[in-house]
Amino acid sequence: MAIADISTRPAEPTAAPVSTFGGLPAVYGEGMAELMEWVDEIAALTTPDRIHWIDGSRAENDALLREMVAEGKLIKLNPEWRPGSYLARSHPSDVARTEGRTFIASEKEEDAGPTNNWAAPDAIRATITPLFAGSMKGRTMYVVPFSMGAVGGPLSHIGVQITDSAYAVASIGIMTRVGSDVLGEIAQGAPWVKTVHSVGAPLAPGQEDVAWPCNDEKYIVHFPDTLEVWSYGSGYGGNAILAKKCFALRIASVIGRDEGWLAEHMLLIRVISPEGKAYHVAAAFPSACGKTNLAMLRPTIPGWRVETLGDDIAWLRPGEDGRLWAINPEAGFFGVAPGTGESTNVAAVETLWGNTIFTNVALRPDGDVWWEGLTDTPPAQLTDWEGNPWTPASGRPAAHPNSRFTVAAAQCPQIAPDWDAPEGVPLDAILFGGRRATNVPLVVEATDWTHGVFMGSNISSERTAAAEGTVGELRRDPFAMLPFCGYNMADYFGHWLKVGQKLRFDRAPRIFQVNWFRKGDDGRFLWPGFGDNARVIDWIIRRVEGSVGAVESAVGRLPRTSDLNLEGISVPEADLDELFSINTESWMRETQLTEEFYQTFDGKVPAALWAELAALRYRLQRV
Ligand code: GTP
Ligand code: SPV
Ligand code: MN
Repeated sequence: MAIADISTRPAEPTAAPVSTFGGLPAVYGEGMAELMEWVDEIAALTTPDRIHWIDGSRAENDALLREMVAEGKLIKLNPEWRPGSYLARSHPSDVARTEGRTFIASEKEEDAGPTNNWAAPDAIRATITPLFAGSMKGRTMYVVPFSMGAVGGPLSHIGVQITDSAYAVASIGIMTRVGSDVLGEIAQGAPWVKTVHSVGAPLAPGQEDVAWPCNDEKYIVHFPDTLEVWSYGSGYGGNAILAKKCFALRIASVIGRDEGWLAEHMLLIRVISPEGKAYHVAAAFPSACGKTNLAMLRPTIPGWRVETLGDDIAWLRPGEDGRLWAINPEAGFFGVAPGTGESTNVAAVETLWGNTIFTNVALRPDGDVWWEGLTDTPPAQLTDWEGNPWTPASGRPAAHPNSRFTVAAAQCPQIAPDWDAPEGVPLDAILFGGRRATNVPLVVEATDWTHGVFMGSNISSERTAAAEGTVGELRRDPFAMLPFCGYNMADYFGHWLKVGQKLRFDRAPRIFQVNWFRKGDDGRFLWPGFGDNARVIDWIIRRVEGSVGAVESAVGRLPRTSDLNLEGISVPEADLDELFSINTESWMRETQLTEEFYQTFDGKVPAALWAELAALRYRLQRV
């Protein structure tokens, strides 16, 4: 079918959906035919009333937001406090990623591995196709072409999301680069990933819509062999913005495995030393464990500066120069609201001045928003995230623990001027971390790449509200990728080792493990965290420079506490000791857990990592 057909398709009296198309791409190459065919195919299956090709223009976005306000799907915030900003309230059952409903449908079960829910592709297609049949009835089907990374960039990749959620469209518009220039790339034959999303709430004729349509039945299905994502039933975050976790991590990790690069759950920053020298650091922490905060770090030690490059996802590729180059494929932040305040993350607070979509935060009587941690004292009166009256005496949080903000990266006051440079930045250090009340020191350096990969493979963290499950429960989350790796995690460990071999040994980023969350016996955090994490970064940079020594321990290289810049804060001596104490017995127990974890992979874990485990045990037994 020629593209002209779709824009001029008659509105009446055919049964076929009516298409609207904002900006026609400049080129009508071969690639468009495949896209048009696919859109027709999905429309025939889901039977929407209308098809809207998103062109990414400001006018289109404004119209979409206006329509959502009129339909009661968004609340317009008071422009005096929060211009261009909106509040969405989700259905109370649809508040976070649903890992139990997330599937990797690879041809072979062993390619999904023991950490993923596997489904046989044919079987799961047979299950979900009937769910998608007619699922968009009464709704508009949006076609959203997007680019991860600068359009046409050497590390960038393209996708198209079909969705019946206007909220998802508005979110993708902030989180990615959306628009007709992406169609231009597709027309010229650039490969693209197919993603289909339906909230699973068709409307009968005359049936009134609800504020947050969704379905109790949910499926988030990835087909790594055909580069497709099908998501059904949820409108929230990673379940609905398919460019993010589904594409930029699960599918991209598979593409990266095949092409020799890495798709990682990492923030990306440029750290500028008092001498004016720039370093690039990427850090993988599990969901709601501090990536956005570190991404927007305001160092408390004089002279240091941090520029933000990304807060959630980084794509890493070995360069011809033997260094590891990184881009942030996203264009916005989908950040955790609670805990974001003047004293913790002032840069985020400043980023949120306007043009922000808030989801599941509380509403103030003056038409602004609030969440726990924004200010020390809550306002006297609020409407909570479910729309009920709330006062500080209500005894429940006003904002949902996984309430979020969606905002353009460019709005961050400390965004790096070149944050969307297509070629990315060369990494000097990689950090792995998690929430560990015990055992894991504030910072420890790996002796080499292989030891660093071993560290990454052993990350465990206490669960947060970012996904279903019991908050606080310790779970293994290797490389902070447990819910996001699109293939067998043991193969992924092997891939990390392989990527390391492509780097020049003296130019590979140094690897560290950090833990801002260690607690004393009294349950208080031992480390002040936030802006003071710059003190740890300072040590890391001096290690990269080779200008400071370290103490060998069984688990890696530790700082001499006298080498940490602690000027201006008072961390009691006893707390410092505790922050770096290595308890041999509990580490031996950890090695047992590692062994049990590795064994679940049926012999696929690389021998080099088993050797690291044996070496760790040997070192622990010697002390
Ligand atoms: P996702 O977007 O889910 O991937 O999360 P994230 O890793 O970006 O987490 P984020 O930075 O939003 O932090 C989540 C929570 O951890 C917030 O409530 C923060 O206040 C808290 N947090 C972040 N950094 C620190 C820290 O250094 N110390 C302590 N104690 N809490 C922190
Ligand atoms: C995470 O859970 O790691 C997030 C939020 O960044 S979501 O996009 O919902 O996955
Ligand atoms: Mn995340």
